Amino acid sequence: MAAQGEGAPARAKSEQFDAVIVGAGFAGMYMLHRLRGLGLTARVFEAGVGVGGTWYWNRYPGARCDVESLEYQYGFSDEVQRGWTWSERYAAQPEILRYQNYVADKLDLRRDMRFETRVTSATYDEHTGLWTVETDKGDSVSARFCIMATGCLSAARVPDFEGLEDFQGDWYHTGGWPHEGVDFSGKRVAVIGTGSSGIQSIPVIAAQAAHMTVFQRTANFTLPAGNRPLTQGEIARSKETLLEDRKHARETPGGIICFEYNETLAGDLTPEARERELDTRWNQGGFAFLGAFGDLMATHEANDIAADFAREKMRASVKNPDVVEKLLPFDHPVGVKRLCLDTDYLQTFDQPHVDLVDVRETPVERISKKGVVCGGREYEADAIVFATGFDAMTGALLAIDVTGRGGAKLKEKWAAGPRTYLGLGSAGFPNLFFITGPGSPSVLSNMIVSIEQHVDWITDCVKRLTDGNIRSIEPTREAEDAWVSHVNELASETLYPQANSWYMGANIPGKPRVFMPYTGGVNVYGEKLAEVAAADYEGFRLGA
Ligand code: FAD
Ligand code: N01
Repeated sequence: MAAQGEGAPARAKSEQFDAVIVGAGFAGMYMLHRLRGLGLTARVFEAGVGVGGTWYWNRYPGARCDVESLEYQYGFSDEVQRGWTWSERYAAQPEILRYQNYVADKLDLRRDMRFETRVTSATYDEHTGLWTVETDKGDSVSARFCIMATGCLSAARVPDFEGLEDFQGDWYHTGGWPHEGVDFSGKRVAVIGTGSSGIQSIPVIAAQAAHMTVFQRTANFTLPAGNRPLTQGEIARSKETLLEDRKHARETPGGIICFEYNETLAGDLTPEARERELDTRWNQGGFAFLGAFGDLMATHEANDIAADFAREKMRASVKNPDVVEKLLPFDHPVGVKRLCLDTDYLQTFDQPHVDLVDVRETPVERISKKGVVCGGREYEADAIVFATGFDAMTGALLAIDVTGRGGAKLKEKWAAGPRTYLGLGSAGFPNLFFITGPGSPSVLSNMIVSIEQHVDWITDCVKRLTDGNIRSIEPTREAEDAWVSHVNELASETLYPQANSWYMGANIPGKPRVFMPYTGGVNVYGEKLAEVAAADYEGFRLGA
């Protein structure tokens, strides 16, 4: 395997390409491959030292996927998939990163990538029809197309706790974990945050630490992942059917085929049938649980049945009577914050060296020299782990100073919430594409399926423009307004907006509360994408 960035030619400060791609995660890697297939030139800029995106940055103990490995992989090439064999049902971060590096080697992607380079601005010039992209390394390159593969969960966020700079121990964010790993042996560790990252890392860190204090603001629904080695039979079957499976995945709401959604409404099932359905799906592990009834994500009546079931299962997993009730979520419907999959998370709180501090009523006040202060008490720690999440969906994108027609700033345009047509583009910003942007199924789906769906669509669109000698494409205001309304309306028919989730931007003080992903499903969304393209990009304005 080539070392990251090895063999890269000397940096030219001012170059022109057909396209600039920002980010070298799953999205940026595949986008580069497809543009090369059109015979176009492209430059990828990536802030990290290597490819991988999420899996490059999130190296915390216990990190693994929650969509099964056999589905959480590229599905565009038989040759690529046949050369790789997954070991576990839910691959751990090092294995996923090795896979991404395998793909980068196989497709020889790195020669068009510049690592350790953060894009700072992207500016559209109406006269030349080119984007100028600038980086923190002093590059200024121009390109006809600017493609943001910046990731929905790539802007890690440490809350603005007063006193952090004076903390005498070490601190870490799960989304920017040291490459060399961290040895917590003999240490007192404080963990703030109990979302997916906290729930995955807490059991593993607790196994090493001398003492652990977990600060929980919201108890989350979590179910056993049921991780295990894959069997030879599963691996062999997947190698034969992956490409076909991927086609089917695009025909499902979540881009996942390992379970089916039950369309029957909860009220149309007997209590025994409901219990059976929930039990089977709980034991299956993964997101199958949320597909138990047709109305599980739409009505409180149906959701409450699943939530009660989940709480009972969770309650039965903890013996410690002092913490069990605190670990149960009562303040939001199940599934409206991302469901967590765990390996022995709840059981961790039965260990005598692990304490749970509920910070819902008494928030973390500050970080002191010696630890975490809340409720007027100081909890001493040698290390603090912030599992506090991300400025999701818009954070990485808006950290770039994006300027469109007439000097319009994307950040200003999106001040009250993101405005896109199909999650792919925004009016006033010609030839600018977002991969899995707000307004698309994105984080509500198997992301690799959604990434491929977007990259394929963008590739066809770029081909249409270059073949047809068309200078630019951008959404019309009308199409964008209608799409934003449609996305909001669909979300309002679900229970999703009823939680303080990162889907809503609620985890970032001051961020507008707007439900950002499209809830209509990958399948319905895919049909819309195809219709738009077939009608010569209806809703977009094609510039001569
Ligand atoms: P990313 O992988 O986030 O890559 C974006 C890249 O852009 C980053 O490397 C970043 O450094 C770079 N970048 C951003 N801004 C700039 C800039 N200005 N200049 C230069 N570079 C920049 N999804 C699933 O479907 N299933 C899962 O099991 C799953 N597990 C996850 C586990 C964790 C711990 C996390 C955090 C997320 C998980 N996700 C999962 C979501 C995951 O983010 C996507 O599946 C997928 O990896 C996203 O790929 P991407 O290429 O779109 O973005
Ligand atoms: O982040 P989160 P994450 N004081 O935002 C708490 C994907 N992912 O990194 O819920 C105290 O979910 C916050 O509390 P609250 C997946 O899509 C997947 O865990 O806001 N606490 C919450 O408990 C996931 O959803 C996997 O009340 C504070 C936690 O920090 C997404 O990434 C693994 C606080 C943040 O949880 C993000 O997950 C990891 C404060 N000031 C990630 N601020 C898989 O399993 C925040 N919190 C595949």
